[in-house]
Amino acid sequence: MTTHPTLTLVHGDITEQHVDAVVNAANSSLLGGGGVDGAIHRRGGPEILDECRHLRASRYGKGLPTGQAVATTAGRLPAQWVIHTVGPVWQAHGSDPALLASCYRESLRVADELGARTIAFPAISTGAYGWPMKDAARTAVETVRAAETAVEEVRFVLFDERAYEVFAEQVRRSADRG
Ligand code: AR6
Repeated sequence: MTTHPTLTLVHGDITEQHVDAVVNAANSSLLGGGGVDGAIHRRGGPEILDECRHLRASRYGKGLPTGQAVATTAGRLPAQWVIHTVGPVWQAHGSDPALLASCYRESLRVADELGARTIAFPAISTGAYGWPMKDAARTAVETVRAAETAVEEVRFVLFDERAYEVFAEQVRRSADRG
């Protein structure tokens, strides 16, 4: 059955979340990087990178396109899967939130394919990719609230206090709008 998921907010580290699927703010290479991506590979161990390499060789020779998502094992993380998605870069795409919205929608679509019921998202594109937190939070919250999915809980995991406050404000506003 599909419905709208419950949104929850956590101030913390996404690699510590006990959920079915953790979303990684990756890059097109799928071969790792800094930020959330670095933390997930470090804590999850080499199995994740092995599957990423295999995906590059078998399905994404040119890299995973921006706005799309693909799953691997979660290795040693307390989750079953990592869903890798590639956020847009603010300087290149900042006038159009469609690709950022697509990251959330596509990750939920992959989660549905896997049968995941709980999923944790970081604030995609708000670090190295430069998206302003408020704008990113609005797109994240609106897209997830509108999604038709069998996922029951969507947890936004915000690394710092300010990001948490910005997301909390967006959740309040979105609830006020009904
Ligand atoms: N848990 C939760 N959130 C985190 C964590 C963590 N452990 N670590 C950082 N954040 P970023 P992007 C927050 O740069 O902007 C990588 O090198 C961080 O404070 O990880 O989508 C990839 O390989 C920020 O708010 O992702 C790509 O090349 C948010 O997560 C590129 O960076 C996203 O920051 C992707 O850039």
